[in-house]
Amino acid sequence: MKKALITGISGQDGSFLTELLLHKGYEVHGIVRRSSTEHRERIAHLEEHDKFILHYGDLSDYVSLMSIVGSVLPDEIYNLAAQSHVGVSFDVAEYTADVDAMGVLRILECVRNAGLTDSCKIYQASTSELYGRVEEKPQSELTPFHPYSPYAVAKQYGYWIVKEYREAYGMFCCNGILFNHESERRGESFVTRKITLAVSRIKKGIQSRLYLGNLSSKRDWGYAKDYVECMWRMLQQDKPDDFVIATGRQHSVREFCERAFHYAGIDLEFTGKGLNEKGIDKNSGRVLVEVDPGLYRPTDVVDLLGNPDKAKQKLNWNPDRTSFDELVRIMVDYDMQMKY
Ligand code: NAP
Ligand code: F7E
Repeated sequence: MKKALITGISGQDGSFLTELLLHKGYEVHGIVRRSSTEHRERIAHLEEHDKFILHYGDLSDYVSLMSIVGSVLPDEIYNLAAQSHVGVSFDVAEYTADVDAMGVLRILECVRNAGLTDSCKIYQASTSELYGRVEEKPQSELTPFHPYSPYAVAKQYGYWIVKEYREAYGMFCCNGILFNHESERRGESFVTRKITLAVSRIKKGIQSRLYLGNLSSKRDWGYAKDYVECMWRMLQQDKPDDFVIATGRQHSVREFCERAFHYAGIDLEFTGKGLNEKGIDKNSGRVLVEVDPGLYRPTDVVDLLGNPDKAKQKLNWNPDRTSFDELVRIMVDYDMQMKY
């Protein structure tokens, strides 16, 4: 029986990956942080499983990580833990660097110090944010990076230290350069979930308006449940390598909004420009979406579109598994059933 260790197990991706690995017969160990209120909704349904074991630790604390890696002796580590919010990284830049950059180094060193250099495979959650102020379109494994936020700069260190340890010590470690992937479990402050939750609350009459930042920003959005399978497939290859995972399709925040409201039976029309742009319900004439300049980022990444060809060929990745429309529908359906 293989043993996997997942950092960030309580997050969106960690929860889907845990389900996948348990289904495949793995013993799954996860690292969770202590907090004053428990917030493990995404993995609560797994806690009775006899092959699901949680450990307290923190990516900023080498001692806790070393103790966990040294006792679990995992065959595979999925390093998903991160301060993952790009906007927040401008406010907590030092902490973001500690966890998203140094945290990766700590994991790699734990593996070496536990004597697992030749046996333990490592997945590092790299990101399309590395392309930042994009230098070509679409973005592939060969596109130069131009990170454009404290989050992306920290993740850039993580990306390169993984490559360095692969070459220097022959470790099996891979970067998954994942483009945005969303789901009904997405954190509520990311733009897609913020929109689908607002659609549900507006429909139920408990919210009157949705405030957003840059409506023109474009993303290549996929479904998280599909993407975690690629993480696993990367570690089943004969040789370690880095892969872009994306759908190869791009939509703006404005389009996501239109689609989500439409699916809930509201036809939105956007009028005006810049700060004066508004999303208006065509039927009632009510303003439902407005721009809040406070939500603009000091530097914003606005044009992400991935080229998933390498993953299609080598990982048998199907970028059409869940369409953009289906993704929006899954998220709106879920949020419409929420009890507030
Ligand atoms: P998420 O929902 O925000 O989950 C992040 C996880 O990391 C949570 O379990 C969180 O624990 C944990 N964590 C944060 N700081 C930690 C620390 N100091 N020590 C230990 N654990 C810590 O993120 P996600 O969307 O699942 O993304 C997973 C990974 O992929 C992240 O590294 C993210 O940067 C990267 N990524 C995400 C996307 C995407 O579109 N989702 C795309 C590319 C890359 P708490 O529950 O205690 O907060
Ligand atoms: O923003 C714009 C915002 O916060 C997307 C993380 O998982 O994916 C995620 O990072 C875009 C940006 O995701 C609001 O300015 C407009 O241009 O949903 P987001 P992100 O920044 O792309 C990458 C791949 C990761 O690696 C990260 O971990 O939408 N936007 N209005 C807004 N964004 C937010 N959050 N809230 C708004 O009101």
